[in-house]
Amino acid sequence: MPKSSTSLLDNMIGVGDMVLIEPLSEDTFIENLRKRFEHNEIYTYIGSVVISMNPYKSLPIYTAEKVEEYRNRNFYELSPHIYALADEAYRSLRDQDKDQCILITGESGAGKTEASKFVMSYVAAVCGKGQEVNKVKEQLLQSNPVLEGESSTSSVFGKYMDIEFDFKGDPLGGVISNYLLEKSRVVKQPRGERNFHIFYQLLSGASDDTLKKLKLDRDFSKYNYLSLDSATVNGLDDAACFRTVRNAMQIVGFMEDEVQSVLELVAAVLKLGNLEFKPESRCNGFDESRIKDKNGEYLKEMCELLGIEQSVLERAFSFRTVEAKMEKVSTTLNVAQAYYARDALAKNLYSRLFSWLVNRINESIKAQTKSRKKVMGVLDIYGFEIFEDNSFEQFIINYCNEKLQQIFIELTLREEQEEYIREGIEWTNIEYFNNAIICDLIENNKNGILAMLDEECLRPGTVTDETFLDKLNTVCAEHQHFESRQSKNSKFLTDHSLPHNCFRIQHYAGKVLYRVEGFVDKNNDLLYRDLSQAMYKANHSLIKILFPEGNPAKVNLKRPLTAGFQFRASVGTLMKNLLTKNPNYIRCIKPNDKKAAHIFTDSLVCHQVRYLGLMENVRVRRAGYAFRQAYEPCLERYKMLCKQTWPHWKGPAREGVEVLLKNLQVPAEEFAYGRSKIFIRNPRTLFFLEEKRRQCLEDLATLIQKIYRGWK
Ligand code: AD9
Ligand code: MG
Repeated sequence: MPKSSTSLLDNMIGVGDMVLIEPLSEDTFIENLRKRFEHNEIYTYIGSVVISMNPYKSLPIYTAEKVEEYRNRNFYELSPHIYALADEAYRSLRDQDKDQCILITGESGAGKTEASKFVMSYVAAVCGKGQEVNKVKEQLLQSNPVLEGESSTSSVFGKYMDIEFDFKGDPLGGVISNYLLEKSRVVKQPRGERNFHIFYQLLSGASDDTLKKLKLDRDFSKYNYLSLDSATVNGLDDAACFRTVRNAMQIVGFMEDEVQSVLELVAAVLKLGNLEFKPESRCNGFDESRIKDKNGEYLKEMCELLGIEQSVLERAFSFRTVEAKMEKVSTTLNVAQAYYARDALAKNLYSRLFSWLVNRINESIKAQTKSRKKVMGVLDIYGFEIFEDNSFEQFIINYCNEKLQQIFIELTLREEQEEYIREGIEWTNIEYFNNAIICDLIENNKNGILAMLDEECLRPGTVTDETFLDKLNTVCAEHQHFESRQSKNSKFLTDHSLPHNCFRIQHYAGKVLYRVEGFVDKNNDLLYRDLSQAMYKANHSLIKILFPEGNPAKVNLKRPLTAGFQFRASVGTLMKNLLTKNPNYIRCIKPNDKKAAHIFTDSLVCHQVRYLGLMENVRVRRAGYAFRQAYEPCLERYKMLCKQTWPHWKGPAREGVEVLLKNLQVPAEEFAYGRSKIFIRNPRTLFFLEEKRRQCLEDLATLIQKIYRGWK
């Protein structure tokens, strides 16, 4: 007999489903999260959405016994858990042949990657058996440490993995895509944060012999690119992590020489960061950049590692070739330009290496069959970001979140609608905020912000962040003047209080002020051709393929696509992919900024609740029928409230529930009878039933006590 959903409505530990909160407000929402967090109940539902609070301590809730407990159980039967969601998704994939996607969002450190691992390990535990299948599972699970090791806690803005299954539900393989690595981190880290983990792991964990071959020093402080203030992270054993990464690479199928090549590139980035430049006066009055003499050693070692002729690289840091009117002209680089070129090369080396790793892993783990596969996609992506200082990266990630919100609404409503049709219940339209106009403001081909940025980047003449901002202001303000307030441009906020180098957008999750500095540069993502040619000439198997545009035979290649363009295209593909699947949502929240267990900072949680759009979530969910439950467990739970149904109801459960509700005189408009479920419009009705049940149990207990005393 299924357990009923007691845990959803336990007053001591808060309600398990946010749709049941009465009255609903931001305060009561957060109070509920806090109460549950204090009782180690880190999971809470909003209907079928799972909110996950990072406990910052290990909880005994991911054991093999827990897996068994949640296996094959209905979603609302047990206390909220990420396993319930994983189980529901997997069974729907296996039994109903519906492709699934698991969408995990939240800010840095909120627990997204952990959540994706719990989902994957749950699915791995319940699906298929046998030697072949186990090998596939192991490879899929180990692909994570390879990429996580390469990255840092705030690594890639988004990672998406399709896990593929055969018709029986046994895993066949997978495909990973990554979205916009935060590559500026390679050369400069946000305050208090580290560079990508792999640098520290390599220096701490590699053998003396390996380090000698790579000409590296264990001491972090020797390397300019490694921020010192947070070089070691509490509780993180870099050396042990390095062994995990090495081991994972082996399991995923990397050859020894491939691993070596990867490490050589990582080492080269560190050395590159140590190159410094000095000006050398020229007779024409210009300063020309030169590598400082004391850095000769780093340059030499780097060139040896990568098989590059030293003079070629030296030259590429002093001159650049530009093409003017079909003619090649060599111009000198000044010191600032040389530093710019150095950092651009480091970022490109690292991010291209990362993309190569993703492709290489895919080659190993992709399914070997051509027949139709069932697919479960897992998306681990940054949530909405609103900092004091928001730049191109925040703009891009917030755009992606707008798109995800759009499909969230579309799919949630579609799902609701389908369930109503399935259950034979009349569909009533739900009013909701449609954020399509904000998406359009950003992505419209003609005068969307990204298109205008591209136009500006490609325009001949002097292009700066300010000229881009002028263009934005003119175009958006003009449209605003002519169009109604409902137009997308009403989401582009202009007012005179704005700082001169900023623009502001009204996102669905709040207003965000963006500073334009760096937009043009980051969108252009330029690497001087002399450098890509130097890389292409390298006598190193991996470097060569990372810089195909350096091939002199392809010198007339068109301009590389801008970062914004590429991102928009990949978000488009991702959205198309997600729309074909049945969505499952996990919203991760971090309780405090100290990475500490037991601390719950209201303001921080409130911030995330807003930016994840959780209140909107509850509203959409409550707009129709807030709660639904299959007839059997419903009757089982409340049958004691009516003489006709207690202790046994002989007929079909649905009729039992009808008798019960009539008897309790609950107004008819509060319910709808579906084919297999009862739909309850207002959470208050559920509370009414619960309260009745509690009274009934109390009376019963008193009665039993009396009888007991009477017998004594
Ligand atoms: V980032 O965007 O990649 O910077 P994530 O992925 O959101 O970030 P992550 O999953 O890496 O965060 O979690 C951060 C840390 O919180 C982990 O290293 C764990 O120490 C801790 N954590 C997260 N979730 C759990 C959990 N369910 N149980 C215990 C957890 N610890
Ligand atoms: Mg992560």
